[in-house]
Amino acid sequence: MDFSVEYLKIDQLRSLQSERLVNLIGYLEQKSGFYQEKFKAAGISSHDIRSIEDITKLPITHKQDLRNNYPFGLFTVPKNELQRIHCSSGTTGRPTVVGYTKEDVDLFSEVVARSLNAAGAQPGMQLHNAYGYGIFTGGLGLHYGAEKLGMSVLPISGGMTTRQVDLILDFKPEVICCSPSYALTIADEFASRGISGDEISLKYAVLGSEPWTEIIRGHIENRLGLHATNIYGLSEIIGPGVSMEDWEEKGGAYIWEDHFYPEILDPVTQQPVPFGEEGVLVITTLTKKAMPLLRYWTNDITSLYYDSNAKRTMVKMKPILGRADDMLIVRGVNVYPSQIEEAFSHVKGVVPNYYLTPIEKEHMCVALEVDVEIDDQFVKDQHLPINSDEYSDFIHKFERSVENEIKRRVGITTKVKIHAQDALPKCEGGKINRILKQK
Ligand code: DLL
Repeated sequence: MDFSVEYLKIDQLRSLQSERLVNLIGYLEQKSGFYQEKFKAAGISSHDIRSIEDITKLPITHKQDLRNNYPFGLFTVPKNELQRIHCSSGTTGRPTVVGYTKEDVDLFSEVVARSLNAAGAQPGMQLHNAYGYGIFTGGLGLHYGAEKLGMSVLPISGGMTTRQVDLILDFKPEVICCSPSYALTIADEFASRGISGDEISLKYAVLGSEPWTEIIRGHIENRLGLHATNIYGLSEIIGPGVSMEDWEEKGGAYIWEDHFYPEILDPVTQQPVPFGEEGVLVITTLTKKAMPLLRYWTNDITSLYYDSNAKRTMVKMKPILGRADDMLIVRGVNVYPSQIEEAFSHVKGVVPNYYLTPIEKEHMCVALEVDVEIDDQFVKDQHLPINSDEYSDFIHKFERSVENEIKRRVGITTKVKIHAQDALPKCEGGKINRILKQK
C-alpha cells in the first residue's frame, strides 16, 4: 500500500482538499435533492466555493437531517449502485442509515488499512477482530481494512470472553481490536488465569468506539503487554478510520483529512472556534459517493492540534472528551464521564471500572454517585484483616480521597462507593454505558 498522502506538504494537502471540495459541491448540486434545497435556502451555489477556506459558507448537516430523510433520502446514487448499507448504533429514535458504493467500500478499507498501519500492524500479521459484526460498522470495517493491508483476520466478533482468550492463546495473533472497555474484560480473563502480558502474543491493540483515557490505556497496555492506540470514527462519516493514533506517538489521533475535513465549532453559536480550542467536531466527507455529508455535526467534543514530533503532516485531534449528549450538569458544572475517569488516575489503587448515577433533587442534578472498584493487590498490601474496624476505616478514607480528587479536578460533589475488584458488571463486548439512571 502507498501511504505517501499522509506525508504531503501542508500546501499540497490544502490544494487536494480544495479540489475535492469544489468537485463535491458540483456533484451535490447535480445529485442531491437534500443539498439543492439547503444551498437554495442559504443562497449559495457552486460558484461561491473555490477553495477549502470557503467551507464555512456551507450549511451544517445534523443527525436530525438524516432522521428526517430516513431511510435513503440523503443517498446520491440509485439503490442498485450501492454495495453496502450500515446503521449507527444509537439506541434512541430511528437509526441513521448510511450507504456505500463500491468506491466508498474501497475508501473505507483504505482508511482502516492506514489506521492499522499507524497502530503498528503490518502485512502478514493476524488480527483478532472482536468488534461486533453486523449493522455496526466496527466489525466489517476493521475486517476489510485488515485484509486490504495484507493481514489475516479472525472474525470472532464481541462476547464469549473465555473463548476469545482460548483462541488468542492458541492462534497467537499480533493485533486485537475491540472497544477499550471490552479490552479490559479480556485483560481480566487473562489475569484470572494467571497469564501476564509478556506471555501473550498480542503486540498492538486498536481500540475505539467509545471515549477512554490514559488510565485505561495504562491498564490495558500493562496487563496485555502491548501498545494500545485510539481509533475514532462514526457511521455517518464512514465508520472507524476517520482518525487514528500512531503507536509510537500516542496522545492524539491523525485525522485522515485528505478524505475527512475537520472543523471545531462552538456548541452554542455553531461558529468556528480559534484553532486549538475545544468544541464540537464537524466533518465534511470530501470523497464519498453514495452519501457525502457537508459539515456533519458529530456532537463529539474535542480540539485540534499539530504535534511538533509528528511523523505525518496531518492535523491531530485530542481524545474525545465525550458526546455532547453525555454531558451531565451537576449544580451548574458541565461534566463528562471521561473527566471523572481521568481523576481516578491520580488516586493509587483505583481500578477504572465505574458507573455514575446522577443524584437528583427537584429535577436538578446535585451530585453524582460514583461506584468504582479498588485493586485487590493494593488492598492486600495494607495487611488489614477483612471486616475489621481498621479495614472499614481504610475503605472509608479511600472513598473520601477519591471524592476529594474529583472535587479538586472536576469541581463537583460526588458520593463514592468502593467495590472489590471484579464486583461491578463488566463490558461484555461493544460499547459500555457508564451513566446509570437514578435508583
Ligand atoms: O463507533 C465506529 C467505530 C467502530 C469507531 C470501531 C471506532 C472503532 P457509531 O456506532 O456510529 O460508529 O458511533 C459513533 O462513537 O460519534 C463517538 O461518540 C463514539 N466514538 C467512536 N470512536 C470513538 C473514540 C462507531 N475513539 C460514535 N473515542 C462517535 C471516543 C468514540 N468516542
